[in-house]
Formats: sequence, C-alpha cells, structure tokens
Amino acid sequence: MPDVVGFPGLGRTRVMGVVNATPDSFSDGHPTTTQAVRHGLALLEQGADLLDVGGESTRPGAQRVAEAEELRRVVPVVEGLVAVGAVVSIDTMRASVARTCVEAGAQLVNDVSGGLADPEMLPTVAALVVPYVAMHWRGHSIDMQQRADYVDVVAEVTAELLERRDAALAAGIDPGRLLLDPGIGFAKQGPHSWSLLRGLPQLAALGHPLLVGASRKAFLGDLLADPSGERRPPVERDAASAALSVVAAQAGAWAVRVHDVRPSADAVRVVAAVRSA
Ligand code: PMM
Repeated sequence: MPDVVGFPGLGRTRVMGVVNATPDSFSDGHPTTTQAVRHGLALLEQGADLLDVGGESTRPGAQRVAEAEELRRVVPVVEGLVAVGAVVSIDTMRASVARTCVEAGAQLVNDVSGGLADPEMLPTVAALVVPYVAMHWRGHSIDMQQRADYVDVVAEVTAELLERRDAALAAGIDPGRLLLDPGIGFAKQGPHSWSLLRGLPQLAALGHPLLVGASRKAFLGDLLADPSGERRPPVERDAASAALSVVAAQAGAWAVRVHDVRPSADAVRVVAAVRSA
C-alpha cells in the first residue's frame, strides 16, 4: 500500500470517520457546529484515524448547496476538530472551500468530483501542497444515476480515474499526494459497485493510495432487503459496511471512509494481523 506524503505508514488501512455537517445526508447529519464537533470527537474515541468533514450532501438526487452556506457549515467544524488535534479532511467540490478549510488546519482535500466540478480545484490544491483524493465522478448528484452506463465498469472507471490523475499531475499536484477513489454509488448501480469492489486490486495496481467509501450505501440496503423486498435502512447497514472494510483492507486500500468507526477500526487491525502473521 503506497504511503501518502505527510502521513507516515501505520502498517494497516486507515479509518476515516464521516462527519456530515449537513441537515440532509442520506444516513446521518449534524446540522449544528456543536453537534458535528461532538460527533467527530465520538468517532475519534471509537478509533478514527482522520475525520472527513462535509457540508454538501451528495446523495443521489441532492441539490447543490450555495458556497456561503457550505462555508458556514464546515469552517467552524474544521476549526473545532483541528483544535482538539484531529487530522481533518475536507470533503468539498469547491476550491474556495478547500482553501479556507486548509487554512483553518485541514490536512487533506477530498473532492468527489476529481476536479471536474470546479476548474480552480486542481491548481488550488497544487498550491496548497496537501494530499488530494480524486474520486470517480460523472456529474452532479441531481441526475448522476442516469450516467450509470458501463460495458466494463472496472475498465471504464480505471480509464476515467487515469484521466483525472493526469489532470491533477498536469496542474502540479505531487504524485505522492494523490489518492484515487472508485466512487462507490456515484453514477453506479448496485452491480457496478460490487464489480468495483471486486476489482479493487486492479485499481490498487495503478500505484496510488486508494480511498474506499462504501459505508451504508444503497447497494447494501438492497443486498440486505427483507423478504418483502424492503430495503434495509442505512443505520442498519453497519455490519455489512465493516465487512466491506475487510474487503478494502485486503485489497490494500489506504483508507476506508465509514460512518460507524469502531467495527471498521477493528476490521482493519484484523486484516493487518492476518497479513503480518
Ligand atoms: N461518499 C460520500 C461522500 N463523500 N468521498 C469519497 N472520497 N468517497 C466516497 O465514496 C464518498 C465521499 C457519500 O456518502 P455520505 O453521504 O455518507 O457522506
């Protein structure tokens, strides 16, 4: 598993805890600064290695949030978590939000659009000299599921991620600070997400650290539907999410992005213990 510059290797996959500073995320949301910071502290206690703070829901069908509102939501949460020593990642598609949050102490920029949503993002991150996650993305959440059209999803996601890698490097982002993410559930139907999880070793072979975010996503609700076909609700998908943390860790992922931290913190340690036995 390649290291990320500035993040010394731990000998295991990291666990990134999700802190949604939003009123409308698909599985949880913490609308006030106090609630979001308190949630981040709880995730640190559960064993999170870093916290991913986001102020814009990207659930399928979600509308965009105005830049001023996104800043209002995330900046105090980033400040509050940095103040207690947390390693904070900012989940944003906007260069301005990335810059403000890095100036407030965030150490990583997580862009679900891989630089496609804001032309200023890649040069901004290059100038900030922080690690950057480029996720596979085909368009904004409002209609992204209409873009879930693949013949060979692993090959196409790989090719599209390599385009984002080339754009990031051309903008001056240090290759040692570039992470890739297959974008589970983003312009993907369930079978696409399963194929990408099976194909993680191929994505890892691209040579960049991988971030995998599968926690509580809809394809797990479908897998675990009750006999009448009713989807399992998001908060009851955590055991399955931890099982996918094992899958990602075995494929050599750098980090898993999860809502319920403790089971994944255990899972990545189990995988590391088996590997080093
Ligand atoms: N998924 C969500 C949000 N941000 N970032 C990365 N890099 N990868 C993901 O898979 C990802 C992400 C959506 O989930 P949420 O609504 O629970 O935050």
